[in-house]
Amino acid sequence: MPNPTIPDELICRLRHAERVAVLTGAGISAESGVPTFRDAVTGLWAHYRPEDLATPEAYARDPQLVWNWYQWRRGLVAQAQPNAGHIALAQLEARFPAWTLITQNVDNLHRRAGSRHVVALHGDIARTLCSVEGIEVADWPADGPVPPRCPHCGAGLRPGVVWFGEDLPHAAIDTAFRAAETCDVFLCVGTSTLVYPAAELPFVAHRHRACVVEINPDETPLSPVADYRLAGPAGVVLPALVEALAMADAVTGQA
Ligand code: BV8
Repeated sequence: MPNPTIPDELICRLRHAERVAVLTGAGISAESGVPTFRDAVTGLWAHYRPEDLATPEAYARDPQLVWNWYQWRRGLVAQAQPNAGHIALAQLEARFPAWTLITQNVDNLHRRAGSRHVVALHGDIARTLCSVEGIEVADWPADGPVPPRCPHCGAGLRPGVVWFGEDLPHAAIDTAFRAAETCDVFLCVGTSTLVYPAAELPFVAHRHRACVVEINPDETPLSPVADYRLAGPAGVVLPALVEALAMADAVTGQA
């Protein structure tokens, strides 16, 4: 695929930006083999809506089903490697005095790509918690009950993610909204912008006169208000952005 052209005026905006905020969704991990949320219900899970599995009600109704769905997704995430999109964002972090990378993803691939300042809004699929006390549990007998039991209170264990109907970690959502309200440029990468409150963030940035850039092969509810739409896969567009910035630096002799 030829390198997508990055508009010169966008490169200019980025080269003069001090504060950049980024929101990522499942699309940035698609090229790492992690199914997007819409695609996370294939095969065994084909006849479920993701929203029907990722809720406290679903867990109460059928904890084994929900636990096994997460074990399956954990297996995919464990095999995945950060892709060129994750790596490009880690490279861009060093360039801006203020950089906030906000993710809806629970796969930890941004940190594995070397990003340091990551705000994970929806938790981490690799963590395991007691479904009652919320304490973190590191291991459990492999041949025990499914889901495994909390060694402290005997309740079922659950993945360390935020389910629909559950509140997001307050510190994380506060940091995210503050970054959206104060950024010069907001990059919205690989998200359908359908799940709230995360989906609100690019619109907050837009209302605060930031330059909003959408990177997604498909249109989303954000597309009509985005200042720039780079319609391509994140693993191609983001490295092209890094390269275009480096070229501009070289041309102006500013390394
Ligand atoms: C809450 C963790 C307080 C678990 C997740 C306001 C209006 C309407 C509804 C609500 C509202 N406020 C609250 C709600 C309810 C609900 C909600 O938003 N419902 C939706 C469905 C309408 N929100 C909540 O419940 C939140 N909690 O608000 O608490 C409260 C409580 C009760 C009532 C009121 C308030 C909690 C939300 C978090 C849920 N947990 N994940 C797990 O992973 O199992 S959400 C999960 O789904 C993901 O984390 C992500 O956020 C979302 C999926 O979206 P995307 O990541 O964007 O992925 P998707 O597959 O949709 O799209 C992929 C995109 O990538 C596509 O556009 C595609 O074109 C693109 N793409 C594909 N390939 C590529 C690509 N792009 C670039 N490159 C590629 N290669």
